[in-house]
Amino acid sequence: MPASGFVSPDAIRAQFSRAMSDMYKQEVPLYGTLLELVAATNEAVLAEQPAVAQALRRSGELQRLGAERHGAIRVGTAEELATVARLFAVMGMQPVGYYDLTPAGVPVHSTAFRAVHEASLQVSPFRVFTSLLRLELIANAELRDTAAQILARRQIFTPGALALIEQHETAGGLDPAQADEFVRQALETFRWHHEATVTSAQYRALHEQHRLVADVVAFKGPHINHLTPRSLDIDRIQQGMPAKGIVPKAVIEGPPPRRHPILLRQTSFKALQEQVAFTDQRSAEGSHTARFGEIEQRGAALTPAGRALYDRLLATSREALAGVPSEGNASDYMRLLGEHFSEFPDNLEHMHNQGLAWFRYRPTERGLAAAAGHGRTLDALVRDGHVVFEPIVYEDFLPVSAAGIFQSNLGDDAQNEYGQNANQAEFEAALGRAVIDEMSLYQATQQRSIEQCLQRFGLPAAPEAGSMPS
Ligand code: OOG
Ligand code: NI
Repeated sequence: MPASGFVSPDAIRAQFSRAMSDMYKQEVPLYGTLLELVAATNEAVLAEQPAVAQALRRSGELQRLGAERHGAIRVGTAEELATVARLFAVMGMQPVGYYDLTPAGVPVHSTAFRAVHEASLQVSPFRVFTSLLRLELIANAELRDTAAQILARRQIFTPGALALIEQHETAGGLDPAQADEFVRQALETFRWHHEATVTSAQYRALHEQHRLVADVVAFKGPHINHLTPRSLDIDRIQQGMPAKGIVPKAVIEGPPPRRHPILLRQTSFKALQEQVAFTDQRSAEGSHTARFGEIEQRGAALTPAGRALYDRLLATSREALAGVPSEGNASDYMRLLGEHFSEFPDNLEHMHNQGLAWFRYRPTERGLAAAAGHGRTLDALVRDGHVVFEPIVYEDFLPVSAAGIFQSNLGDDAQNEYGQNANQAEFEAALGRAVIDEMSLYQATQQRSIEQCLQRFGLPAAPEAGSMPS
């Protein structure tokens, strides 16, 4: 605990992430089964591949591996989004990135709340992908008004959570008892309630518009709709799911398998059908499908150049498939991905020298021993093996992958046409602040590692290196 007597936001986030996971395990037992499968697979990979274990230990990711996960929520109004941002700020989570999901026929736009500094990420990388419903994209004016009225009536935060958010904002932090209470109160916002807030007829009308509209509007709050542990071998888990009674989605989203993973690969199990009670029913006679489980495998964060290459290769792979990836063409899709992505270097030296990924630099023992009077530039230190580098892990999301995840649990019939409708300014107005550009965060982390490295050799700090050391 810092001298102020306040609990660090990182510790509150770690505590909240554990509490969310415990709650979700109880709400969706299949998620517990998935966690067991992921833990067993990660252990096997670490035992079989000591180099992987060593790299994770060095970068500090090993200690966070078992606790690492992200979740997702969907809110209905600007006010809900702005307050949820204040709630996440108590836990050191800030909005990073802007994601437009309208090209995929999903009427939302989104950001990811997460820690932004590598030291905080090491304590807890917990992230929440947060989407705001865009009622203005719904053509039916009457339904739009009804939905807006229903949303205006609900309060998704407990009085206790609101009071503690204010306490944090005015006093600058929370003491241990307040932090415990905050986690308890904040959890309530994300809990599942099987009592809907609408009649069965209203639900049907909302659902006909889009299943996502019903999911956001018809319930008391933004229930957590999935949690996602990080796995070290997503292909093995995808294959292992059916034996555990888990039905995976058709394809793994993101890049193909590689020796040196990049960005993010994701797969999920399909949303479960759950019983709900509408306001005109005495018991839970209705049903709703919303909640699911997901797994991810994270790799190197890419620079703008690397990301442009990724986007191009993904787009050409998908064009070559002529259709959306599904059960029927899954093996064709994986083959096409593999073919197209052979253009993306799968070698850390090449990725480094071509400026495709962000890296963390570290002095070697040999380098430090030979340091006296040696080495002028980072380049020279790297060339002589006195400094080595490893990729910085990607902490964010991918819009095309997110769309695939949305679609697999909304049902593939849920294709609507909203066209390209990005509106970051409107999202930020609702949020009450600008989102942080993720590239600036990776660049700052890389730059800090360069400066620490040069300092160890008694060299002056290098000027901003951009995406490539020079
Ligand atoms: C969010 C889907 C996106 C991911 O991991 O890309 C997502 C949602 O379904 O609300 O979680
Ligand atoms: Ni997800």
